[in-house]
Amino acid sequence: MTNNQTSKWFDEYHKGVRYGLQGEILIDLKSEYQQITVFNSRRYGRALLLNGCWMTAELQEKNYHECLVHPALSSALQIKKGLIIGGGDGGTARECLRYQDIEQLDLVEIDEKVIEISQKYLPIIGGSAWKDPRLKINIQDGIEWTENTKENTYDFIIVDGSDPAGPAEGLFNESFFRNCKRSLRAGGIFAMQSESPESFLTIHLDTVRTIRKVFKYADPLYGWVPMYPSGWWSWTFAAMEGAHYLKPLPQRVDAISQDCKIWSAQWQKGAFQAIPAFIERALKASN
Ligand code: SPD
Repeated sequence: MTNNQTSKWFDEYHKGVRYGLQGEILIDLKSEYQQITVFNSRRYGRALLLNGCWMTAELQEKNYHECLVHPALSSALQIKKGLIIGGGDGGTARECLRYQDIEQLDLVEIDEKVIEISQKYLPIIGGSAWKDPRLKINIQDGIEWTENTKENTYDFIIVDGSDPAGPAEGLFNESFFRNCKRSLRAGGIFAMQSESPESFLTIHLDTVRTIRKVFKYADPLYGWVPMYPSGWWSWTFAAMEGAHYLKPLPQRVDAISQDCKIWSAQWQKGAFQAIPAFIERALKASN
């Protein structure tokens, strides 16, 4: 093990623990909404931080984006029109646009600077999505967007926000989930990053409970994003008619999974089943 003292460390601090990478800062600026930092890490390539919290990195992003997108898009009844709230680095859009059935994908990001910085410093993450004519970028508050969306507009809605502080706070509220439900078409799927069952336990439990209350059917899936607090992460999927996010459609699996790093139908099955016993008990107790 070596420790090159010539490069610096950048740490995310959370509840008395720090989660750090070695490298150097490429850019650090304050937008209208938040502090945006791009860090060139030795281990995971270029990384994006918002308000000092790790969001993504070139060599970690598939661990997150594949797990957020594919359980939803492989199982929704149809996937012609979708909505991403947040996702300004482009990784979620890139994974969605791998599905040829998508005709229109609305990306609603509150902070234009996140998109600008991601396109300039992290172009690999958005990849071809930025030039795809199906992607419609809207610089707007995602909460307002869903308040104003008509009923039955989208086949899927994916919430790719940051932790519930600052501009992302309202993305964890019941009223936001109700607007998402109203905006979904029959057979549609809602997907959201739902924080770590270790370092954000209360938020994780509250998020799953609230989504379940609103949609009736909702389940968390567990995986790993090693750069995030605790490395142990979750995503929650919801539907109105039944838990059909548990059953990916074989044709879509065949078209997508061979080029995935993490996601496959087998991985997904295990990841839904890998609910830790203490979380299962806590969720059952609140039913
Ligand atoms: N604590 C990290 C939570 C990050 C969630 N969003 C990441 C954005 C990647 N597109």
